[in-house]
Amino acid sequence: MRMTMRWFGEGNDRIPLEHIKQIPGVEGVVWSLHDVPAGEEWPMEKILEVKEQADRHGLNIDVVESVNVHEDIKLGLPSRDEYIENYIKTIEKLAKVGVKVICYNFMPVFDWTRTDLFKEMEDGSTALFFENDKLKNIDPIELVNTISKNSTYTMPGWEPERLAHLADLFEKYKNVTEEDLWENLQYFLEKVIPVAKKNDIKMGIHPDDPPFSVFGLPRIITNKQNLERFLKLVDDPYNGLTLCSGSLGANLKNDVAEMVRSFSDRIHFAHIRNVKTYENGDFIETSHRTQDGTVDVYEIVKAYHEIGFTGYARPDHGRHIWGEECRPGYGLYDRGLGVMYLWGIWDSLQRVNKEVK
Ligand code: DNO
Ligand code: MN
Repeated sequence: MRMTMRWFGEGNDRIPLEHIKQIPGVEGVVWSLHDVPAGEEWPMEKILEVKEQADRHGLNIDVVESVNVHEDIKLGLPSRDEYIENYIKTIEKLAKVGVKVICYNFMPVFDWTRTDLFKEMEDGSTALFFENDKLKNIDPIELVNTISKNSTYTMPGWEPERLAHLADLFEKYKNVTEEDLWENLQYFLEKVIPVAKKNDIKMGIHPDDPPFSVFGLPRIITNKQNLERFLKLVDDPYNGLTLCSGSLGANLKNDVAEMVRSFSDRIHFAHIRNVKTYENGDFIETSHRTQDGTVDVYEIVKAYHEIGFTGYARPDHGRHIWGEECRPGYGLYDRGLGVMYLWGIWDSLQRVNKEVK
């Protein structure tokens, strides 16, 4: 398991690389060019800038999260070919600087969805929260306005230029079914996977978060059966998964440890975090510790250990603790604790199995 930490870039993340470097066992940053709109080709100078910054701190840039997919590709519009061309050129450039894994998602309109970014917990910390009823009764534009009021950051997937066209986008998705989305995903993969393979970059789709439809939009990367279907769309090792335990864990029926065992050779990137999911569909993001949520993080790490996982991993969202002011879900402190919890489990498994002294 190769540990990494997501970093939003100089000037866009309050956490300096010096601090990331101090977390034991973290060897690389998971990065992106957050100011390049989805669908555009990434400029080489900007890619090289990030590489230089990471190099200076002895961190690798092997994993990119995400190269976002333009909505026209998900919608299957004729203009998709041009955006796919740009995607391909970006893959080729990323290969030149040694990138090994690209994480992306195929969620219409939004990336992750929550109803509260700073929900107060009993211990005084705050965390990302999803309230099912609230979501059912709120208009997406109203939700975006309420939650972005409380955040000084742009969240991935909620960029102002996209949100400005929200009503338009919803209109375009009106008649798009889940089957349409499968077809559009297949079209995209058939063009992109051969290029990724040629460039030795593994593609890892991120599951939908939460793993069910929100605001009536279709969502397909949601459970084991659909992940199986996804892997068959282009049955090639380069077409793989970013297995996110927290996203999938928002459905109590998803057994992520079992998915790790089943999809072992197709998991290129592991997102490991816990959530506490309630029967009514609400969920709150908790510490990584197994006892704190409903995701069996211990069993998941054990499954990765059993399959001899040599891919990349990162702690995913954390709580906001110790008064840290940070990007929602992406503070330093709780994610740092998360890394140490994951190593704690991993290292003790190695000891028990006499793999190390
Ligand atoms: C949530 C996060 C996601 C992820 C994107 C990848 O679990 O990991 O927001 O970054 O969906 O495209
Ligand atoms: Mn994730």
